[in-house]
Order: sequence, then structure tokens, then C-alpha cells
Amino acid sequence: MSSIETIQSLLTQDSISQDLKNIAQKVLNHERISTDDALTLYQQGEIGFLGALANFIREEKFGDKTFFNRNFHIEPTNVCVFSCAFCSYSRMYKNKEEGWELSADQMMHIVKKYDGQPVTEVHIVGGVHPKMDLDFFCDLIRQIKAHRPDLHIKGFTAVELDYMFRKAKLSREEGMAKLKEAGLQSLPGGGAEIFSPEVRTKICEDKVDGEGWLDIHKTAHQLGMHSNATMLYGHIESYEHRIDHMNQLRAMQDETKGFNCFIPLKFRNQDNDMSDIAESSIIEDIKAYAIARIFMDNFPHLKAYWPMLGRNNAQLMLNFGVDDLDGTIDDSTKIYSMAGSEEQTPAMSTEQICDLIYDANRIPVERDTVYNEINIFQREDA
Ligand code: V47
Ligand code: SF4
Repeated sequence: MSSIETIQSLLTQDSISQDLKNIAQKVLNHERISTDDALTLYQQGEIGFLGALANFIREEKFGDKTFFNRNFHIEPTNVCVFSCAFCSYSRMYKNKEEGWELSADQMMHIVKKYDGQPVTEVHIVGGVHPKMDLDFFCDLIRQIKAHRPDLHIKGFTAVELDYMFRKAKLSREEGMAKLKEAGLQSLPGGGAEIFSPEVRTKICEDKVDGEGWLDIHKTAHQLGMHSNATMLYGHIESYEHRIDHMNQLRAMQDETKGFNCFIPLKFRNQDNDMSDIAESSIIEDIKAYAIARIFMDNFPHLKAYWPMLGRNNAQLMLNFGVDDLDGTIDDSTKIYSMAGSEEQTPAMSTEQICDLIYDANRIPVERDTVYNEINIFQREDA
């Protein structure tokens, strides 16, 4: 049965409320759903229903194509001046002896490890170290670009950028232009968490607020750079907070069209100050992804970041709106293994990521950071 036929059959079922049927009709008509509709989906939508709508949207946009990229991560430091309650990674105030900070030479050594390998992106993100300033990172970016000009540099959350720019006493426009001139091309989506001050003051009071996060991404978009957006879900926030968060992103995307993808991030509870909060169930995870796909109509891509969600659950999300599995990351990514993800050493080869996608009856497509297609795989190529 095609995804249209699935929805049409749902529209005839008595067990589905008229409100849900109206939303399904809007989706079929390519009409935007409202924030009230999103709440109805959260409150009344069963996963079969949500999956049918999310799948329809995903298949209309990309058919069975499922994107991934070949990238590697550099985490310059886990030392952080901030103290987000959900963070299992920062070591400024906790165990200082477990802190690390990499010199520019050490980071270039990581870059050089990938010489001759077909990676297209380096993702640079870490804690906020008082000594690693804008000039330090501009120099690093220049060195990476000089060594490997074709490598796309995606780096620094709005939290890191806000701190760097304030410390350098530069406006957001000036600071971003400097980084762009050095060779920074895109921003990752981290640091967004939940924009609502009601939640933010409880989970990450001291870092850039929601307005600042949005403004930094807008600044990047206005300079022609692209970025991603995340949402940390499954902790103390309500459905209304999630919808408000997505609504602010959707409104900005209408204005700038600079976001490539939306990434719901499941809160993991190990070894942080929110460990008493139970993690969300798989049903709640499915709802978060499917409703994101239905609501964020102007975001091209929906990404399941498998090192955090776990590869099996990320694979499952390919039936609930997800079209992107991030990358074939190597074992340098620590933020999730430290927070309790089952992916303790997140490494997946191209063959493994392709198999995961084939097993979900989808087609693996290697992409670059801005979603140009590099290679469409057939089962025998992987
Ligand atoms: O902002 C921290 C999250 C983010 C926990 O743009 C946690 O392509 C769950 O944003 N449980 C940083 N999440 C990572 C990030 C990211 C990752 C991969 C790809 C991209 C992209 C962006 O990690 C933080 C925060 O929301 N995080 N601690 C935790 N305990
Ligand atoms: Fe620092 Fe980021 Fe951890 Fe917050 S989430 S404490 S900003 S490393």
C-alpha cells in the first residue's frame, strides 16, 4: 500500500477522531498544520497514524532516499564555563582531572589522520573553554583549509559562538564574518535545547538564551551560511514547550531558508545532574520524530543522530519521517557515550550504515554537508 493509500484508509476509520482526520487531510493537501494541530497529534495521535503522515511527507520529498555523510568529529575540549544540568560531558566544575584540551597541532594531527580517506566534512564542537578564543579557532580553520581545501568545515554551536564573540568584543555579524572569512562554512544545530525561558532557566540557565541562539543562526544565514537546528526532548519540558520551540524555528526558516535539517535529540540521563529523570520511551521518541516531520514543513531534512539514539532506534525512525542518519562517525564523539547512549564507541562503516538503510527498505545516498548527492548506493556497492 502506498503512503497515500494508507492515509486514505485511516480517514475511513471510526476509531480516529475528526480532529485527527482534519489534520491528515491538511497533510494530504500540503497545507501547514497549526500549533494546536501539533498538540492534538501529541495528545491523540497513535504511532501508526503519525507514521503514515510522516512517511507520506518524507516519501514525497525524497522517496526512499536516505542520506548520510562521511565525516569526522573534532572535540577541542570538554572543559566548559557553563553548567547545563543535562550535560555529562563538561568537566569544568566536576572532575577537573578528566578535562582535556587539544592544541591546534593535536587537532591538525586528527585532520591529517583522514588524509586520503573520502571524508567530506569535519564537525568541530566541544565545551566552552575560556582560553580557546575566536583568533585561536580562526587560525585552526585556516590551517585545516590550507591542508585540505575540499573539506567542509561545520563547526561551533551558537553557545560557543556567543561566548567567542562576546569575549572578542565583536558583534555577531563581525564575529561570524571573521569565521566565514577564515573558512567556516556551516553551523551545527547544538545548544538550542528548549527555547522557552521557563525550561531554559532550569536546565541551562547561564548560556545563550533562545533569542540569542536564533539570532546567531539568522546572522549565519544572512551571510549565506547554512545551519542545523536541534531540540533536546524528553526531560522536564511539556509538549507545548516542544511545539513552541519548533514553531520559532519554523518561523525563522520562513524568513531565512538557511536551515538544512532538524535534529530531535533524546535526553540521556547517565552521569549528569538530571539523572533522576527517566528517559523517554521508544513510543515517545517516535512521536517526537514523526510530529517534527509533520510540523516542520519548511525544513528539508529530519535527522536521527544515531550515536545518541542508538543505531536500531535510528533505523526504526526511517519509517517515521527521518531521511538522514548523519554520518559514518568514528570513535572521537564522546558527548553521548558519556551521557549513557548505548553507542559507547560510535563508529559505523559505510557498509554498516548502508546495510542499516537497506534493511529498512530504503536507498542509501551519500551526501555532502549541504545535501548535494555524492553517491547513490546499490546493495552490491556497499
Ligand atoms: O546542545 C548534551 C546535546 C548537543 C546531552 O548539527 C545531550 O549535525 C542528550 O547538537 N542527552 C550537542 N543530548 C550535539 C549536537 C549535534 C550532534 C550531532 C549533529 C549535529 C548537527 C549536532 O548535545 C547539545 C545538547 O543538546 N546533549 N548532553 C544529554 N545528556
Ligand atoms: Fe557546556 Fe555544552 Fe555541556 Fe552546556 S551542554 S555544559 S554548553 S558542553
